[in-house]
Amino acid sequence: MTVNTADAGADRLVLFGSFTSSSSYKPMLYLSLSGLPFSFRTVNLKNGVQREPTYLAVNRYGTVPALRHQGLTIVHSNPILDYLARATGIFAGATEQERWTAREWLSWEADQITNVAKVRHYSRFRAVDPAVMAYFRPLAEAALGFVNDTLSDGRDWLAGGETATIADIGCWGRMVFMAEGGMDITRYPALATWAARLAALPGFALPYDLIPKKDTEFAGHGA
Ligand SMILES: N[C@@H](CCC(=O)N[C@@H](CS)C(=O)NCC(=O)O)C(=O)O
Repeated sequence: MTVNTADAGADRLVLFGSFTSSSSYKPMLYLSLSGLPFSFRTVNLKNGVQREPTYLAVNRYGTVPALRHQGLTIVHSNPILDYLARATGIFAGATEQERWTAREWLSWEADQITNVAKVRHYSRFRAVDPAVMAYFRPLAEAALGFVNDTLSDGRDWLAGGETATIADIGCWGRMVFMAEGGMDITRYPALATWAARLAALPGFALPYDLIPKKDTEFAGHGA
């Protein structure tokens, strides 16, 4: 089945994503925590829908997620988080420094936490030569260790402020499947405490409870 790219109205947030995708979970989690109404459009990666011309017209890279809103199309999870924070002010950061620090974390996330996603992908979806795993696993563990060390200074949130930002949502969102890659969160106690703090926020849900397998309209809860 192909992807539904029908116009949902300029003001409606439309998110294209996929059930097992950590990149999709990041904006889904943002929207769920924010309580914003949106339309979810499923892109079935298993069936190769991401490479069909209909979807490539939305996202030339053939990946999920993608967001459409007010005539704009924004692709890649971190620009989407940045856009949502700018457009709504929610989870944007309370000060100019926090806002920049949050974006700095997202840039680092794309460099380093992506290794956690790779190890999970190679464990769950595509077997690779053990040498490949031997290369990526220490990088993934180092990324988790870096987050753990940062959070060990007593801060509640990655950008250092009083409230969660897109840095927390973005970093957690891509590391969420770490157990599927054989990485144990209990090895990173400060990270585990931070994850529990995030999980206590209203609207939080884990990916398999949050991302639908079919197109879905989310009413939002008006947070
Ligand atoms: N840097 C991108 C990564 C996007 C990405 O690679 N998404 C994966 C799913 S998590 C995908 O769409 N893969 C397409 C494929 O496997 O063909 C982002 O953060 O959005």
